[in-house]
Amino acid sequence: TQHIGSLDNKTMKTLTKKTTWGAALSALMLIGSPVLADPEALYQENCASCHGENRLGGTGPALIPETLKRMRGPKVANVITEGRTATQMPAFAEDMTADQITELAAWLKTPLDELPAWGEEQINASREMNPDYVQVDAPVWSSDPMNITLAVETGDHHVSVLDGDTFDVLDRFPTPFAVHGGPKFDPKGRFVFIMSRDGWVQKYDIYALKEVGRVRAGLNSRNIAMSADGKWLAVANYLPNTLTILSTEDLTVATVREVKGKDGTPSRVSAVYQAPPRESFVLALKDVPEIWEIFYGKNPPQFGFAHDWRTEGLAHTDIPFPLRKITTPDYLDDFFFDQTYEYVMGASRSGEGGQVIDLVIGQKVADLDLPGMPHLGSGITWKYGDTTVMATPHLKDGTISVIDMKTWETVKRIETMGPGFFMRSHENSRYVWADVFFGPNRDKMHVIDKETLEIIKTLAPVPGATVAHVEFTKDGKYALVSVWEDDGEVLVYDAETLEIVKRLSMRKPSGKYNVWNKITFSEGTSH
Ligand code: DHE
Repeated sequence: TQHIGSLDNKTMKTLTKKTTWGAALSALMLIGSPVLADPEALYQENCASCHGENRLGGTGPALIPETLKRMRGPKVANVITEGRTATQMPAFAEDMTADQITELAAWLKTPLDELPAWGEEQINASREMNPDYVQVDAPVWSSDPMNITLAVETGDHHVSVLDGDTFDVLDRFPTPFAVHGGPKFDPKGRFVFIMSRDGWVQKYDIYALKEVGRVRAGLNSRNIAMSADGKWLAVANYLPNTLTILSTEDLTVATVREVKGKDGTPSRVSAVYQAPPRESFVLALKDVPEIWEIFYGKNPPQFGFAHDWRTEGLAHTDIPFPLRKITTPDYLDDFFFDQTYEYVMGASRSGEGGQVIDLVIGQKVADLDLPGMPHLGSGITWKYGDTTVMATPHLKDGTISVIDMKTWETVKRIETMGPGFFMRSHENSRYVWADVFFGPNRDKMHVIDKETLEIIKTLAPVPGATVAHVEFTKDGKYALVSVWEDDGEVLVYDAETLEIVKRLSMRKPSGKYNVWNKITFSEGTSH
């Protein structure tokens, strides 16, 4: 069984179980055998608290045929039985019989009577602007605005706003439920947008220390991306199969794009990122092997747009958000850009290798030797001799792959004490930090030398407690590490001596995000 954070399988399930009529019913069903399974009751008892009472998703994804498309044959039953690597999905083999699991899996593949519509009208209607919000001309605090760091506290769904010099907490505000992925700052670093898995997007003014408003851009969402000009926020959705583009100004809908492959197959969006030099959003489709590029700039390239967006009678510059679709040899569940944003390195979660797609010519140009389910989304790059390397942890084994971004060859496989999730560095630091998120060594954090590619130290600040995710201060002098526990901490390390200089109490802190590192696209941070 895989462990997430400090929660083992049993604790996770004890915490997530709900005392509903379904609980009583399925408890009765587990006494004695054979018993008839009531999949709906099993669902309410075991799954609803994460996946939603209506199967439309919560902290976990929606469980309906539309989102289970790539799970053919007994795959759904296997995941229920064994859990899923690198997610919060525990194993239920001890809680349900094999027959019950089979019936539950089959029931999850039955369509809902009705899928709620979630288009422009519903999204705009969900918008809640904060009546107490008043614009301010300057920050209401005196810290360095470029060194503000946000810490997401998933324990009680809050974000702490930290002064990156003193580490004082300037504000601690509530977020929507289950924030996932990196919050995105506007190019000046004043506003931040935060997304939760249930599709809510929150806008917060760091200068005023006030929420501006929030809107539900999807029912079950993946991540968000900010346009380089700061005008648009793209929201990648699993449910419905759409990409929502919001105006960052007032959170109204600019467009909702239905996501369908070239052959008309609807698809979830794996993730969306911005490609600043190309003035585009780049997204990968989860259920169709395609990459999409949506241009928001004034002068989009004049080639390769998908026919369905070639609006009659309009010059290409008049088409709002023109779209280009690129067919790829394999699915891209996870992907990463080089610093020029010309190349996309991608991998499917089921495949054994990766691919490099050149966005300029819209073709695969290289294969990547990447076994063990690489987590490309948390890859980082740094200068290495006369080249640049990219390093990515593997979710299935204790390995970090280091890849030369000129030749796309693997330079080294660094052996770690277990599968990791996140990596971080900074231009001013000679080290890379890599956690060991899964397994018995989840209380360890490796520090790797960027030149020798050797682990030079393994930290274990709180034995038994998960430590994960690192963010640097603006100057790279300090590294902030999460003790990923409900009564957790953010530990401030001197990034050179590797000694703890400060401890900040936090409720299950996950990601930390420094304004400067994010808005300058520091090579040591994920984008
Ligand atoms: Fe994440 C980032 C996908 C599970 C915490 N995660 C991302 C991104 C993607 C992604 C595509 C980049 C988005 C961005 O920042 O714009 N995550 C996935 C998965 O497919 C996966 C494996 C399964 C799933 O449940 O969706 C997954 N992720 C998790 C977790 O279980 C984590 C540990 C806990 C949680 O809060 O859900 C988790 N993911 C994070 C964090 C980031 C993230 C903290 C941002 C890292 C950063 O530094 O930018």
